[in-house]
Amino acid sequence: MAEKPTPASSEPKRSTTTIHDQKLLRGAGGELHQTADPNTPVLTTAQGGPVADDQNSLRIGPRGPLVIDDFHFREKIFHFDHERIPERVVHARGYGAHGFFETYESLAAYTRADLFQRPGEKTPAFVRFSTVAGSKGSFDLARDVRGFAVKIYTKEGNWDLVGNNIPVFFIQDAIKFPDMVHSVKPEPDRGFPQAQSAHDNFWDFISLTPESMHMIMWLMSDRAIPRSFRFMEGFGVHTFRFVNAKDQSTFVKFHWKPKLGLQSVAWNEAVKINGADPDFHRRDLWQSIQSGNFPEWELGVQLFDQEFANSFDFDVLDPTKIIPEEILPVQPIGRLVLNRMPDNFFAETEQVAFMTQNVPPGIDFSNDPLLQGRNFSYLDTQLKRLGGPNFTHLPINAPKCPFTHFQQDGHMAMRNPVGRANYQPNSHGEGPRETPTRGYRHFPADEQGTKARLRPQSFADHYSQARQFYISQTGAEQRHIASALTFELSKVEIAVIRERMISHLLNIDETLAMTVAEKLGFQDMPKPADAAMPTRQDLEPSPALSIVERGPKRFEGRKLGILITDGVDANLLKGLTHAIAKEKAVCELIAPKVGGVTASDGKWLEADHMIEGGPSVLFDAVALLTSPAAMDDLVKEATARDFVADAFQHCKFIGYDPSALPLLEKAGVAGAFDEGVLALPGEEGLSAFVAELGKLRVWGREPSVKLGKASPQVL
Ligand code: HDE
Repeated sequence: MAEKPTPASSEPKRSTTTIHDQKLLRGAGGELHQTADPNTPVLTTAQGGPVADDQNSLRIGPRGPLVIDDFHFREKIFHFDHERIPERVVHARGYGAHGFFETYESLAAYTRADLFQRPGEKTPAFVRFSTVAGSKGSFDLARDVRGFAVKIYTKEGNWDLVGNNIPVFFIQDAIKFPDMVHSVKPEPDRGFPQAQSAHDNFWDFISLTPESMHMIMWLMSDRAIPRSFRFMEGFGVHTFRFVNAKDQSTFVKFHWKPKLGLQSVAWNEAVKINGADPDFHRRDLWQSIQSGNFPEWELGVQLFDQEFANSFDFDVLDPTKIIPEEILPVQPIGRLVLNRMPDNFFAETEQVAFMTQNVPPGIDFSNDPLLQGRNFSYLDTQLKRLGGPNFTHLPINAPKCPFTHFQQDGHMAMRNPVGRANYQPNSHGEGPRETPTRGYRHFPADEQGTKARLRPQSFADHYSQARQFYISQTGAEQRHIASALTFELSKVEIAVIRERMISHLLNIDETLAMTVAEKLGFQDMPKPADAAMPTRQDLEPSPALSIVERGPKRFEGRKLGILITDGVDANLLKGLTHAIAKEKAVCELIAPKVGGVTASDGKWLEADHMIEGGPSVLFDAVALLTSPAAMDDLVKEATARDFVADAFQHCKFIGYDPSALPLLEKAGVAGAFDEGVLALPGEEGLSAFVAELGKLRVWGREPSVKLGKASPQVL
């Protein structure tokens, strides 16, 4: 009988759908009809009428024309014709999941928000992760910002924390948003490139917008190519306010910290993942939640007052700035667990409407001009996308606390006020009433000034934190930023745009500017860009900004790809899969044929992928559990050689059975062995390999790896 080592994967096998054998009736034209029986419901029209035949339209004679009496045909096609709604103008490609938020301690001293009053209280939540630039059908591993939008259904109304995985933004004023987005989207005359920032229009806009330089450093870093939604941070970006029962305000910045730590992929790997599995991030979230490995983040806050805010040269209202964690630590205040996939993607993930203005009493806005602009945009955009003002009636958007108001009518009204009074005050004693004590009170900020279109001087430093971000990265991460800038600018056709960018980089880090200019083939260096304020050289590195520095140091939640062949050492495989399961990680088996292989003990092992369908870019590390007999054929397989060569290039750990040495050699890896390529047999070999996996990548290997000449990422 077929046997699969059970600890290898706690994930469901390929299909989770139950197959029902049903009685089939054959029609005169040979078509098959499944008919209702006591176990299956009757198919009806949308009006509830039972349907007799769903495969043949009503017609005159067997070969004659169709007739308009066919209300079932007309209703079915009509509905299909209207299935699509406009995709989001940005963040069109997204993936959502349900879960809960759990409060750690009472925050009553800072906020009267009901969800932060009682330790241990759980509040339902829905999260949608997204890319920004690409359309709904684009690939997951674009170099892009990721949206991290959280809807928490509190007892005092929905709180939407609509954040990103990068804590700063491109622009300082919402009025620039349409320009910024137009520039990154496909160029309007040609309709490409899709889901990419590597083109003239984007870099033209950026090079003319110095305030974007800090964001550009993040976008060119590995933060923009995350390995999984589960391994990303999230940020509220803006400064918000907590307001307590005494109407006292504390400024707050929100952070989501993934329990499994941070991790990204290499650019060369991202490009290949997009081909191998364009749904890589979706599948990852789906698989982990379906298999009971629920991703988790801690919500942290940076709390400060006006006096602390005044201690900085920059403005805390400027969304292109961060407050380094080393200066103001992030305090954990609760956790978010995602434990259920939506029943239906469209009904929930597509129709969910996030709005920054959704805040419960106790959470308020600051005067960040980007945030204030967003507070208009999100309500406005839902009307277009969801087609009317009643999108709050959709279950995914409706509050989970009681709600009563006098709003009525409009397209698709499902919950109109009942009774005679649809206004208040009224003398009928009907309907809801105001509650001055419990209701939302805006923070009574004292505002005055002259009405004008202006930008404060406190927003003028565009380079200091860009430099701080860059110097906070490890050597490998800095190399990646230089490679990303080189790749992106190499796609820019207009030379003056490339020059402008180099002149900005000169204000951030001279070595970075020189490296990129050299790789782009500059003959002469341009002058540094004219800066509104000189770059501060005294800002200390912030290790919290580096992914590698904050690495999880464990393999939990990651995936090992095991390449097996006929004759695979059954004990070795069993030992490895057990050890990986103990790390709370997952294995998948890759074999020359997806049907499987016969192991050394004569048992049949079913595979998860054939080699072409399971390239090593889909895994965090690989093991080669081959046998001498299978090697002759395997070394001839280009896909097997790529499996190894890519894993090596992408600095992954490789464990191998000695029989795999010829494959390593043919893949060009032999002779270049380093501490990340480990022989497996024996208890010790196995545990050493598994212990090393926690480092996730051997970035030290990178400078010695020579990628092909055609590769954009020549190191
Ligand atoms: Fe958005 N943004 N945004 N944005 N944004 C939208 O709303 C907008 C900004 C973010 O999964 C839109 O429902 C303006 C910053 C996320 O459904 C739209 C400005 C941050 C999502 C919109 C910004 C974000 C959106 C498009 C400049 C991080 C996806 C569809 C002032 C803090 C939410 C929609 C989801 C979506 C406007 C800038 C995050 C048009 C005008 C900064 C995660 O309303």
